Amino acid sequence: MKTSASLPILHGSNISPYVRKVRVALAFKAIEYRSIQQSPFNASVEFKAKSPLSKIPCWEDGDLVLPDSSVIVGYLEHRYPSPSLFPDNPEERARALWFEEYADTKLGETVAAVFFQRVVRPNVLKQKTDSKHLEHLLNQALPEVCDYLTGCLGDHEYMTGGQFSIADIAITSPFVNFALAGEAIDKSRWPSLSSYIERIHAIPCYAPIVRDDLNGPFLKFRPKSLS
Ligand SMILES: N[C@@H](CCC(=O)N[C@@H](CS)C(=O)NCC(=O)O)C(=O)O
Repeated sequence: MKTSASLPILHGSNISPYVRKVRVALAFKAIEYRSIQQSPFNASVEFKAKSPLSKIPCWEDGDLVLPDSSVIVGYLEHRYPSPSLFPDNPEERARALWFEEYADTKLGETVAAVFFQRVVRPNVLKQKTDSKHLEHLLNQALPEVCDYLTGCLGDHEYMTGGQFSIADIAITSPFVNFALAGEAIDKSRWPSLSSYIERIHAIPCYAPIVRDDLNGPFLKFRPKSLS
Protein backbone atom coordinates (compact mmCIF):
# COMPACT_ATOMS: atom_id res chain seq x y z
CA MET A 1 0.00 0.00 0.00
CA LYS A 2 1.27 3.48 -0.86
CA THR A 3 1.83 5.93 1.98
CA SER A 4 0.00 9.23 1.73
CA ALA A 5 3.18 11.02 0.58
CA SER A 6 3.65 8.59 -2.33
CA LEU A 7 0.08 8.73 -3.57
CA PRO A 8 -0.61 10.40 -6.92
CA ILE A 9 -1.67 14.04 -6.62
CA LEU A 10 -4.65 15.78 -8.14
CA HIS A 11 -3.92 19.51 -8.36
CA GLY A 12 -6.93 21.79 -8.71
CA SER A 13 -9.82 23.49 -6.91
CA ASN A 14 -12.73 21.22 -6.12
CA ILE A 15 -15.13 23.81 -7.50
CA SER A 16 -13.86 23.35 -11.07
CA PRO A 17 -16.18 21.15 -13.19
CA TYR A 18 -13.08 19.62 -14.83
CA VAL A 19 -11.50 18.78 -11.49
CA ARG A 20 -14.84 17.31 -10.38
CA LYS A 21 -14.94 15.17 -13.52
CA VAL A 22 -11.62 13.59 -12.55
CA ARG A 23 -12.64 13.25 -8.87
CA VAL A 24 -15.77 11.31 -9.86
CA ALA A 25 -13.74 9.07 -12.21
CA LEU A 26 -11.26 8.42 -9.38
CA ALA A 27 -14.08 7.64 -6.95
CA PHE A 28 -15.76 5.30 -9.46
CA LYS A 29 -12.51 3.39 -9.94
CA ALA A 30 -11.70 3.56 -6.19
CA ILE A 31 -8.25 5.01 -6.88
CA GLU A 32 -6.46 6.54 -3.92
CA TYR A 33 -4.91 9.96 -4.41
CA ARG A 34 -3.97 13.13 -2.61
CA SER A 35 -5.69 16.39 -3.38
CA ILE A 36 -3.86 19.72 -3.51
CA GLN A 37 -6.21 22.67 -3.85
CA GLN A 38 -4.86 24.88 -6.62
CA SER A 39 -6.49 27.89 -8.23
CA PRO A 40 -5.68 28.51 -11.91
CA PHE A 41 -5.58 32.24 -11.24
CA ASN A 42 -2.20 33.77 -10.37
CA ALA A 43 -0.67 30.29 -10.37
CA SER A 44 2.93 29.89 -9.25
CA VAL A 45 5.84 29.27 -11.61
CA GLU A 46 6.06 25.74 -10.16
CA PHE A 47 2.44 25.02 -11.06
CA LYS A 48 2.78 26.50 -14.55
CA ALA A 49 5.75 24.20 -15.13
CA LYS A 50 3.38 21.29 -14.50
CA SER A 51 0.42 22.77 -16.34
CA PRO A 52 1.75 25.02 -19.12
CA LEU A 53 -1.72 26.27 -20.07
CA SER A 54 -2.09 27.27 -16.41
CA LYS A 55 -5.33 25.32 -16.17
CA ILE A 56 -6.68 22.85 -13.66
CA PRO A 57 -6.79 19.90 -13.12
CA CYS A 58 -3.28 18.48 -13.28
CA TRP A 59 -2.39 14.90 -12.29
CA GLU A 60 1.03 14.05 -10.90
CA ASP A 61 2.21 10.52 -10.29
CA GLY A 62 5.97 10.44 -9.80
CA ASP A 63 7.52 11.60 -13.06
CA LEU A 64 4.21 11.51 -14.89
CA VAL A 65 2.55 14.93 -15.06
CA LEU A 66 -0.72 15.26 -16.97
CA PRO A 67 -2.55 18.54 -17.37
CA ASP A 68 -6.06 18.31 -18.88
CA SER A 69 -9.00 16.38 -17.47
CA SER A 70 -9.66 14.30 -20.61
CA VAL A 71 -6.03 13.23 -20.84
CA ILE A 72 -6.11 12.30 -17.14
CA VAL A 73 -9.32 10.27 -17.44
CA GLY A 74 -8.03 8.54 -20.60
CA TYR A 75 -4.85 7.60 -18.76
CA LEU A 76 -6.76 6.37 -15.69
CA GLU A 77 -8.96 4.21 -17.92
CA HIS A 78 -5.92 2.46 -19.44
CA ARG A 79 -4.02 2.25 -16.16
CA TYR A 80 -7.02 1.02 -14.12
CA PRO A 81 -9.36 -0.54 -16.71
CA SER A 82 -11.89 -1.98 -14.29
CA PRO A 83 -14.53 -0.77 -13.66
CA SER A 84 -14.62 0.89 -17.03
CA LEU A 85 -15.86 4.40 -17.72
CA PHE A 86 -16.00 3.88 -21.48
CA PRO A 87 -18.35 1.57 -23.40
CA ASP A 88 -16.61 -1.38 -25.13
CA ASN A 89 -18.48 -0.96 -28.37
CA PRO A 90 -16.40 1.28 -30.69
CA GLU A 91 -19.33 3.43 -31.82
CA GLU A 92 -20.62 3.98 -28.28
CA ARG A 93 -17.11 4.66 -27.05
CA ALA A 94 -16.67 7.33 -29.70
CA ARG A 95 -20.02 8.83 -28.72
CA ALA A 96 -18.92 8.93 -25.07
CA LEU A 97 -15.77 10.80 -26.14
CA TRP A 98 -17.85 13.21 -28.18
CA PHE A 99 -20.12 13.98 -25.19
CA GLU A 100 -17.06 14.49 -23.01
CA GLU A 101 -15.71 16.96 -25.57
CA TYR A 102 -19.08 18.69 -25.94
CA ALA A 103 -19.35 19.05 -22.16
CA ASP A 104 -15.79 20.32 -21.76
CA THR A 105 -16.28 22.98 -24.42
CA LYS A 106 -19.96 23.90 -24.83
CA LEU A 107 -21.12 23.30 -21.26
CA GLY A 108 -17.98 25.04 -20.02
CA GLU A 109 -18.85 28.17 -21.97
CA THR A 110 -22.57 28.08 -21.11
CA VAL A 111 -23.58 26.16 -17.95
CA ALA A 112 -20.32 26.72 -16.02
CA ALA A 113 -20.05 30.23 -17.46
CA VAL A 114 -23.21 31.24 -15.58
CA PHE A 115 -21.37 30.33 -12.35
CA PHE A 116 -18.27 32.16 -13.56
CA GLN A 117 -20.22 35.33 -14.33
CA ARG A 118 -22.46 35.35 -11.31
CA VAL A 119 -20.13 33.96 -8.63
CA VAL A 120 -16.46 33.87 -9.64
CA ARG A 121 -16.20 37.29 -11.26
CA PRO A 122 -17.68 39.35 -8.44
CA ASN A 123 -16.50 37.28 -5.47
CA VAL A 124 -13.14 35.84 -6.52
CA LEU A 125 -11.83 38.07 -9.28
CA LYS A 126 -13.48 41.26 -7.92
CA GLN A 127 -14.76 42.08 -11.41
CA LYS A 128 -18.25 43.07 -12.47
CA THR A 129 -20.61 40.44 -13.83
CA ASP A 130 -21.19 40.94 -17.54
CA SER A 131 -24.99 41.12 -17.25
CA LYS A 132 -25.58 41.20 -20.99
CA HIS A 133 -23.55 38.05 -21.51
CA LEU A 134 -25.25 36.36 -18.54
CA GLU A 135 -28.64 37.15 -20.01
CA HIS A 136 -27.56 35.74 -23.37
CA LEU A 137 -26.34 32.55 -21.66
CA LEU A 138 -29.55 32.00 -19.72
CA ASN A 139 -32.03 32.97 -22.42
CA GLN A 140 -30.39 31.82 -25.65
CA ALA A 141 -27.33 29.62 -25.25
CA LEU A 142 -28.65 27.38 -22.48
CA PRO A 143 -32.01 26.52 -24.07
CA GLU A 144 -30.11 25.34 -27.18
CA VAL A 145 -27.83 23.18 -25.05
CA CYS A 146 -30.77 21.70 -23.14
CA ASP A 147 -32.66 20.97 -26.37
CA TYR A 148 -29.61 19.25 -27.84
CA LEU A 149 -28.93 17.13 -24.75
CA THR A 150 -32.62 16.23 -24.41
CA GLY A 151 -32.63 14.98 -27.99
CA CYS A 152 -29.46 12.93 -27.46
CA LEU A 153 -30.72 11.39 -24.22
CA GLY A 154 -34.11 10.33 -25.58
CA ASP A 155 -35.70 8.05 -23.01
CA HIS A 156 -32.43 6.39 -22.02
CA GLU A 157 -31.06 6.11 -18.52
CA TYR A 158 -27.51 7.07 -19.55
CA MET A 159 -26.24 9.31 -22.34
CA THR A 160 -24.64 6.50 -24.31
CA GLY A 161 -23.74 2.81 -24.30
CA GLY A 162 -26.39 1.75 -21.78
CA GLN A 163 -23.97 2.31 -18.91
CA PHE A 164 -22.66 5.03 -16.62
CA SER A 165 -19.73 6.52 -18.50
CA ILE A 166 -17.43 9.50 -18.82
CA ALA A 167 -20.19 11.11 -20.92
CA ASP A 168 -22.53 11.22 -17.91
CA ILE A 169 -19.85 12.55 -15.58
CA ALA A 170 -18.69 15.28 -17.97
CA ILE A 171 -22.21 16.42 -18.88
CA THR A 172 -23.54 16.62 -15.33
CA SER A 173 -20.47 18.08 -13.58
CA PRO A 174 -21.04 21.73 -14.64
CA PHE A 175 -24.61 21.55 -13.33
CA VAL A 176 -23.23 21.48 -9.77
CA ASN A 177 -21.75 24.92 -10.51
CA PHE A 178 -25.06 25.92 -12.09
CA ALA A 179 -26.83 25.08 -8.81
CA LEU A 180 -24.28 27.12 -6.86
CA ALA A 181 -25.08 30.02 -9.18
CA GLY A 182 -28.70 29.72 -7.99
CA GLU A 183 -29.94 28.07 -11.18
CA ALA A 184 -31.57 24.78 -12.16
CA ILE A 185 -32.88 23.37 -15.40
CA ASP A 186 -36.55 24.23 -15.93
CA LYS A 187 -38.22 20.90 -15.07
CA SER A 188 -41.40 21.65 -16.96
CA ARG A 189 -39.53 22.48 -20.18
CA TRP A 190 -36.81 19.78 -20.00
CA PRO A 191 -38.21 17.09 -17.64
CA SER A 192 -36.08 14.18 -18.88
CA LEU A 193 -32.81 16.16 -18.80
CA SER A 194 -33.60 17.51 -15.37
CA SER A 195 -34.27 14.05 -13.89
CA TYR A 196 -31.21 12.64 -15.73
CA ILE A 197 -28.97 15.20 -14.00
CA GLU A 198 -30.53 14.39 -10.61
CA ARG A 199 -30.19 10.64 -11.25
CA ILE A 200 -26.53 10.85 -12.27
CA HIS A 201 -25.65 13.14 -9.35
CA ALA A 202 -27.19 10.51 -7.01
CA ILE A 203 -24.95 7.64 -8.20
CA PRO A 204 -22.95 6.40 -5.16
CA CYS A 205 -19.49 7.47 -6.41
CA TYR A 206 -20.86 10.89 -7.38
CA ALA A 207 -23.31 11.81 -4.61
CA PRO A 208 -20.78 12.59 -1.83
CA ILE A 209 -18.82 14.83 -4.22
CA VAL A 210 -21.95 16.76 -5.22
CA ARG A 211 -22.96 17.10 -1.55
CA ASP A 212 -19.50 18.34 -0.49
CA ASP A 213 -19.24 20.82 -3.35
CA LEU A 214 -22.76 22.20 -2.84
CA ASN A 215 -21.95 22.75 0.82
CA GLY A 216 -18.37 23.89 0.31
CA PRO A 217 -16.81 27.35 0.45
CA PHE A 218 -18.86 28.67 -2.49
CA LEU A 219 -22.20 28.09 -0.76
CA LYS A 220 -21.98 31.53 0.86
CA PHE A 221 -21.96 33.18 -2.57
CA ARG A 222 -25.07 31.37 -3.82
CA PRO A 223 -27.59 34.04 -4.78
CA LYS A 224 -30.33 33.99 -2.14
CA SER A 225 -33.15 35.39 -4.24
CA LEU A 226 -33.01 32.43 -6.61
CA SER A 227 -34.37 28.93 -5.97
N1 LIG B 1 -9.43 21.33 -21.29
C1 LIG B 1 -9.14 21.58 -19.90
C2 LIG B 1 -9.96 22.74 -19.39
C3 LIG B 1 -9.64 23.05 -17.94
C4 LIG B 1 -10.11 24.44 -17.55
O1 LIG B 1 -10.49 25.27 -18.39
N2 LIG B 1 -10.09 24.68 -16.24
C5 LIG B 1 -10.42 26.00 -15.77
C6 LIG B 1 -10.96 25.95 -14.35
S1 LIG B 1 -12.62 25.40 -14.31
C7 LIG B 1 -9.14 26.80 -15.71
O2 LIG B 1 -8.14 26.29 -15.30
N3 LIG B 1 -9.22 28.06 -16.13
C8 LIG B 1 -8.12 28.96 -16.06
C9 LIG B 1 -7.85 29.65 -17.35
O3 LIG B 1 -8.54 29.35 -18.35
O4 LIG B 1 -6.94 30.46 -17.37
C10 LIG B 1 -9.43 20.31 -19.11
O5 LIG B 1 -10.31 19.54 -19.52
O6 LIG B 1 -8.75 20.07 -18.10
